[in-house]
Amino acid sequence: MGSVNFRSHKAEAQVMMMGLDGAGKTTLLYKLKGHQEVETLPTIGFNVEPLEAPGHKSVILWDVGGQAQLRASWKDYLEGTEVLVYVLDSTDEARLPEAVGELKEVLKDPNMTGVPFLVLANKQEAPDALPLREIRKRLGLECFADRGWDLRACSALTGQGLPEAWKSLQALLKS
Ligand code: G3D
Repeated sequence: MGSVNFRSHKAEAQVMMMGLDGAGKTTLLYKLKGHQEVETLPTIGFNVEPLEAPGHKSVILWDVGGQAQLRASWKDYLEGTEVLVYVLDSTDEARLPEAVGELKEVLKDPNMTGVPFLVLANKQEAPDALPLREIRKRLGLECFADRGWDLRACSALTGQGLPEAWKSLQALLKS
């Protein structure tokens, strides 16, 4: 697949959402849309949804599939990205190193130079979720001091932390 053309959506901010499969991206999208129906394009492996809130910049959120075979095409979606939202499953300690490795690969892409990013530690309501301070330690993202970034705890299931995550996203869009 060639790179994806963003030009038709210029009025809104282009926000790319990535993360391993099962991290909770689709659930998050549903929650942010207030349970409206989300259009899925399974053949090409992504969802695209406009998100609006009064007084805030409108966002086009690209939810790109995280299965191993789809990750190879992540780089095709990066051109024109204004903020990256990276979703982590806080209960999946075993795959945390893989998730962090994939994030760092994406951030190294030439299209991502200086692009701010927001890491969402999802599933925080689960009893076995790693605490945020532990996730922060394991991310080791201090090397990305060249751009704005933030780490927030949330639960796509309960909605906990999502208003704060949205505010952080808006702040990163202005940075
Ligand atoms: P993906 O789009 O990143 O692949 P999904 O992930 O949104 O399909 O979510 C994968 C599984 O995680 C789903 O469970 C979903 O209900 C669950 N999930 C998503 N967000 C949360 C959360 O905040 N807390 C908890 N506890 N679970 C969450 P199933 O059972 O359908 O596979």
